[in-house]
Amino acid sequence: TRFPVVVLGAGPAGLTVGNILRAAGVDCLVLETESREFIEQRPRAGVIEEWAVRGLERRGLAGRLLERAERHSECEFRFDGRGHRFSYTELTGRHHWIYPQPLLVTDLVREYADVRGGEIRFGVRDVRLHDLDSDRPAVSYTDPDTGERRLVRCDFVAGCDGARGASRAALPPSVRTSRHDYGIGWLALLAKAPPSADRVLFGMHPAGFAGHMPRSPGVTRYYLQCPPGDDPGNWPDDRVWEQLQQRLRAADRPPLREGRLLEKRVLDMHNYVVEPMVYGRLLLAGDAAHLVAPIAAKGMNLALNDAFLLGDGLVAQLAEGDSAGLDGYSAACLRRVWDYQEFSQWLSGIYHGTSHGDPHRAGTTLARLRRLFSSPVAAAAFAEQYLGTAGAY
Ligand code: RFL
Repeated sequence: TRFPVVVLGAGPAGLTVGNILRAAGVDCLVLETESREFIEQRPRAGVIEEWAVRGLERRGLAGRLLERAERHSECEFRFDGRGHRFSYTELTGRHHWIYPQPLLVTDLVREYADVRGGEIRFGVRDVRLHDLDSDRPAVSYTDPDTGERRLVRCDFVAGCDGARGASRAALPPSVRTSRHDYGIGWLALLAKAPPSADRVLFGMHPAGFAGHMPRSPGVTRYYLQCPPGDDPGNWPDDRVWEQLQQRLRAADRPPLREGRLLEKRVLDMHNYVVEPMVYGRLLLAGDAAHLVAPIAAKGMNLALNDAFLLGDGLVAQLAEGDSAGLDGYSAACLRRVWDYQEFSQWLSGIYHGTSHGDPHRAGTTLARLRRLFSSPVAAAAFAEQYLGTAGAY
């Protein structure tokens, strides 16, 4: 068989690319190792930046999101035993959109497969990439129903298969991956509990960072800083809630609303960037090309930015023979990627700077924080990076 494009991975990046191709009448095949039920329920990100919402909307992909997503206009820093609200919408006129990743993936799969008639295979095994440096690359996989190997020839492979996919593994050593380790762990938690505030909360505490992120009326995401490589077994529910209450305590706010913990995972915080994001006929997008620790909630946004540029570039190439978009693809993506990498490191300094037992570092961290509430220029700069700018890259 042959398709102009094979897309690896049905996450936000791969499904967005697939939808853009189908809307332009370009045939493609999406291959996904998990089942449809699994990807429609996998909990992860929840924040979408306004420019990304507009990008989805322009491509006919935001119908249900616009009906159901919550719009946030402020976040809150908790330090010095008090809550400090930061109203970014007042400063910029723009919002953060809260829409859990499984809902976005569900919408994108439905639109791609059920509305636009796109081809997709779930549960494929042993995906391999071939002849990437020729103009007739191919992808092979094991069919889950028959157990047979299948080979699909194509013009381009869109590598959207995430941090542990086959695309990254297929890159030769000449493609550079640079990495940053924060030396910090986060215990990522999902609680069956209503949010304790209608905004994101960041707790900067000597015992470590804690975060509160509303996801839906009954589910809240929390994070607790912990040693990297820590065992979730060290965190029974009562220890989790005791630490959350302590690190997010503010004299002028009510305590957190507790509930059963649905997910407890330790994340070793790190970032990486593959540069360039293209090798021969393989074009990487999303987490396959770059990872950013969930510190600044940027990962899904970068995946969408890549997918818009890649989808549009592939359509221009395959439908009109215009190669400019694909030629400039990697450089165009990497400008936003590096900007968000830098912001995540800067924000990590604020989140984790009070908890190292180093009073000098704690002092400078609190000075940075207070500056956000005393200097309009510092506040505007923070708001711009926190929300991500639309077209400044
Ligand atoms: P995904 O979503 O990982 O999708 C990749 C898909 O590829 C499949 N796959 C393969 N398919 C074919 N062949 C193979 N060999 C394959 N190997 C794997 C996988 O099953 C999967 O379906 O990558 P994509 O599309 O690049 O999207 C990236 C985002 O998922 C990611 O950046 C975000 O989830 C990061 N992230 C957050 N981003 C935000 O913008 N805001 C947030 O608030 C936010 N919170 C988070 C996060 C990530 C987290 N985890 C995973 C550490 C919170 C957490 C806990």
